[in-house]
Amino acid sequence: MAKKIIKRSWAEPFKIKMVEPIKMTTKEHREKVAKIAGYNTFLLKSEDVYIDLLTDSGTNAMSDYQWAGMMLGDEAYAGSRNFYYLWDNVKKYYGMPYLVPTHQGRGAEHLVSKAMIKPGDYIPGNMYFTTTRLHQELAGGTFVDVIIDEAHDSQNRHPFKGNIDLQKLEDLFEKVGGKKVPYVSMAGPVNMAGGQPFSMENLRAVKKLTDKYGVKLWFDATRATENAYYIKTREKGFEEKTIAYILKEMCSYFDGLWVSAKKDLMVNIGGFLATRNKKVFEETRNTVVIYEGLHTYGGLAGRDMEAMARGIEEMVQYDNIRARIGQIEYCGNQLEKYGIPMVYPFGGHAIFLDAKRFLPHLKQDLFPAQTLAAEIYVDSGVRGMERGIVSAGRNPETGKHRYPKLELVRLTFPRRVYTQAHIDVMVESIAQVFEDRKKIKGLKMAYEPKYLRFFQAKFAKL
Ligand code: PLI
Repeated sequence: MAKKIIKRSWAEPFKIKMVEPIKMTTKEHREKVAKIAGYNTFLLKSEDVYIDLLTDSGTNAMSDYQWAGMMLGDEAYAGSRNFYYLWDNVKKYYGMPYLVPTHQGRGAEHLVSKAMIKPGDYIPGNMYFTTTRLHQELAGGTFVDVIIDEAHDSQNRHPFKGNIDLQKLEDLFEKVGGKKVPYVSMAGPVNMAGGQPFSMENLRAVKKLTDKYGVKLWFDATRATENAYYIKTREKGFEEKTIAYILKEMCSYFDGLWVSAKKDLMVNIGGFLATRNKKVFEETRNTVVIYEGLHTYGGLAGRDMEAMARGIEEMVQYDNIRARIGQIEYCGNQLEKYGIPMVYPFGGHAIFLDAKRFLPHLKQDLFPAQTLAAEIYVDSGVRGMERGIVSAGRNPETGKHRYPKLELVRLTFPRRVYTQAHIDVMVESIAQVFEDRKKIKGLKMAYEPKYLRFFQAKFAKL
């Protein structure tokens, strides 16, 4: 008789020590507050949200090790011991000799953009990210998308949709000249593409090309451990390597990096830039004093830096990252059973619903992803966010909407926060909205702020 093979599941490598109650609301209440919030999930009060999948940024559960560290905060204005511990761990795990702390990721993007970009420069990158591109533009640069075409197609199953298209990059270098490109901006995984990673092979080739043209290479390492996980599980030759080893090898090809510590490092606030470039370090260590705080705290409390330093040690633990990605895969697999259109492969930090396919009767001008995020909230109190035409903003030269190929709703998973039962509840709600999708009408924009409009824009029902 053939031996029966019994499936062995994974589970979270932690247990729950403290709980935070969440409020259940009625559909009637949610209809009312969604209207007041202009159908923008960023404008809802958190107490009106049941399962909050708006973002994985700063919404993570810290460990007892991190909380214990918070009690060791050295709140001196200058030279806090927590800064030096953080610096040691940045050297050890990212391999970068110099550190400038900032209050969060965009603080670091601001300093790097200001230090490196001159008006008229071009900054190629593997798809835009909202705050990253805005800081590049505010410094006088123009962002150029050089990601592979597969990244713009939600159904393409390329394992490394975050890769840079080497031909597109070289064409840009040839067209404008290496001197007009202060650096290539490479993120991994790529948030706006659906959490898609780049491969080590692609990174090595990009490094070769940037060296050939004398261009620097910078890394948005905000979720770098997720990228490392995908390299380990999808790229030949890395199966036996640790996450820490892969992270260090990735970083070794970059001149510098910036990090929103609110993601990988599992803290509620924090960011930094780190570099091996002494000139950029000296410039940003000076400008941080103007915009963030002294160079040994950069807008953070000592206790925040302690939690970040300890978060670095936890983020590279394989079981942690496996459980995180496993939870997202579980969610994707459940949604697939109902035929819900999504971005493939499933991403590292979120499931992305494909709003163009979910609501094919809505033109992009009617904000399908914004509409879908609002509908899901009203159905069950689950909060996701729009990642489509609203997030893409307007072209600064023409003033017209940018029309991204991807029109998505992001359901983002805070680390170590929700259980499988929460996911089941969320999946059933989305399945219900999908069932009723034909009745859904679009939105019109009623208020539009000048910068990063997705955060504060308001909409009205058609
Ligand atoms: O939110 P900040 O300022 O700490 O970080 C900005 C930032 C930079 N790069 C990347 C890839 C991000 O994802 C990012 C922030 N992301 C947010 C807030 C998100 O919800 O995805």
